[in-house]
Amino acid sequence: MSGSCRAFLHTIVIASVAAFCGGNGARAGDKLFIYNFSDYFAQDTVSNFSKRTGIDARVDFFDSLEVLETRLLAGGSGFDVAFPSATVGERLVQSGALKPIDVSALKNYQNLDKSLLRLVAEHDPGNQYLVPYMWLTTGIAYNPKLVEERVGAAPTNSLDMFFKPELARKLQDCGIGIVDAPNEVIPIALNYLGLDPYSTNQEDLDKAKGLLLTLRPYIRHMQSGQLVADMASGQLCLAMMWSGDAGIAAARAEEANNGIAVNYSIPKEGTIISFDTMAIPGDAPDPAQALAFIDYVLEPKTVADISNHVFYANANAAATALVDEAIRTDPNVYPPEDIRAKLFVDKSLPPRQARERTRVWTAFRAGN
Ligand code: N2P
Repeated sequence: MSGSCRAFLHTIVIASVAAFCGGNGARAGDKLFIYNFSDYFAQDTVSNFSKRTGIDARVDFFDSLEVLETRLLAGGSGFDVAFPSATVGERLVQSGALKPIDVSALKNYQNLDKSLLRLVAEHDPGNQYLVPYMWLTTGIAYNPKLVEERVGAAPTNSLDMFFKPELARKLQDCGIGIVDAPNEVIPIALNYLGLDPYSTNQEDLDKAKGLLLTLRPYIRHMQSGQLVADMASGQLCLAMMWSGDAGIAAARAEEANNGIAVNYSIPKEGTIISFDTMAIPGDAPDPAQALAFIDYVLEPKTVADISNHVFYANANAAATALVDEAIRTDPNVYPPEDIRAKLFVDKSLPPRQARERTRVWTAFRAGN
């Protein structure tokens, strides 16, 4: 089976099914090809775009930014629109892997929150390549009942849940998961240790590695996209995961009426806040259609619908009034000022230091 056929099996095909599978990229026919995290659109986001414009669109999913980065750096991905975080976007810009965005073609661009645009401009000077999409924290999702049964009054707002072996050990049988996201989890571990989350000092990284390796034996899996389903079904009782994904898991459990609750807390020690963006790969086959899709997502109604389904705060100031009140006022989605003060932003590291982090992560994944 060719690569694109395999990718096809993991793909939602909107509007029409590509008639053949061939080549190495995602592309198979004349369509708009989108590359996004799973659970990051409302169910009808893409189909509504197709209905309105007549443009067939297909979404391939990734669950790790490292996979997106590798594919876009390699070139020939066949994607027209991709959703990198601002830091991965920064590296893609520096490598010439993205196309500048013609903002004058985006009639909804002025809807974006100016303060978020300024933050993303730290990664993309002049906001030339990355259009802000959503922002989020990486925190603690837990099943209160399963946790209480094992630990009693657990410190569910603390990273001790993961990093104190006496706690993690008690929770391992009900299952602990963690996002496969080195650029989030390593800074979180450094910060927990009272070190600079962006430290590139070898000794500091060794300490973070030591801490992560202590946690490793208790981790059931690190498949970011699987955490939603597993928390919602009670297959896991604790996960270091993305804020909105915890919200989706809670909503799924409620819909299933399976007696499972999923709570989320932003760690009191502080955690990372990240920004995701929309970008056009340098070799996108259809940049005009890509711009049309980005402009559609920038419509307040489109992106508010997405926030209402995926529980992430969007970057669109004009959309806030359309976001459900329960979500708009949820401190886990839009953290209040006192909590925000403890959050640190995701930062890109120079290549050599980034490689050091990769080494720590590879050891953590392998457990040695
Ligand atoms: C959505 C994933 C959120 C992306 N399921 C975190 N960068």
